[in-house]
Amino acid sequence: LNQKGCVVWITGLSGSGKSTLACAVARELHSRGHLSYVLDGDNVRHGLNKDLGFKADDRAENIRRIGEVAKLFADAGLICIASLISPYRSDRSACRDLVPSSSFIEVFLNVPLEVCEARDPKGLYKLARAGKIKGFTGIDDPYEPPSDCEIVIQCRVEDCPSPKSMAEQVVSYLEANGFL
Ligand code: GGZ
Repeated sequence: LNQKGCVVWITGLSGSGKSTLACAVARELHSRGHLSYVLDGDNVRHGLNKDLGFKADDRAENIRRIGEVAKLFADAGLICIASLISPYRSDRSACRDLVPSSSFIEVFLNVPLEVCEARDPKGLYKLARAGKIKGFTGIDDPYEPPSDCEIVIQCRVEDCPSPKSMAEQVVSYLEANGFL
């Protein structure tokens, strides 16, 4: 294995397509013979982080643990793809500080709230609007967009790039920066 490990950190709203993008990146890397591992917030919350909810300090702890695990994978030489809302800049920046600079690649999946809400794959926005879920990101809980991240993937109401082309954007970055 001749691979420099790194952390690809995908941040964005619920329903922005983080898990889909993470999966598409992993698939593309696999097809090129590179080892990667996806840490998805929603999945990790079923196991390692099942003691955590969605208050700010629980989110901070969720993000911290995923950051620490991502660091271990990167140390082992893998490309670790973390996909979680990670709404606070300070939490993301603490994860960045765990790994050598340049091996933390923050990807902002910038999808307008109205698009995420129209998709509403799990019906959570509907519940949040009805007040049945409190503290839902983008509705009555904050999301702080990155001000200085490595990759921005831009979706507009009229057109969102396909998961494959989004994944290509990420993989090209990894290639151009010596991770592949
Ligand atoms: C945001 C929530 C909430 C609240 C449940 N706010 O789209 P999903 O369903 O599948 O992914 C979301 C997931 C968010 O978990 P993360 O670990 O990514 O969040 S964080 O980084 O902020 O810790 C959503 C669901 O959990 N979900 N309640 N109140 N998303």
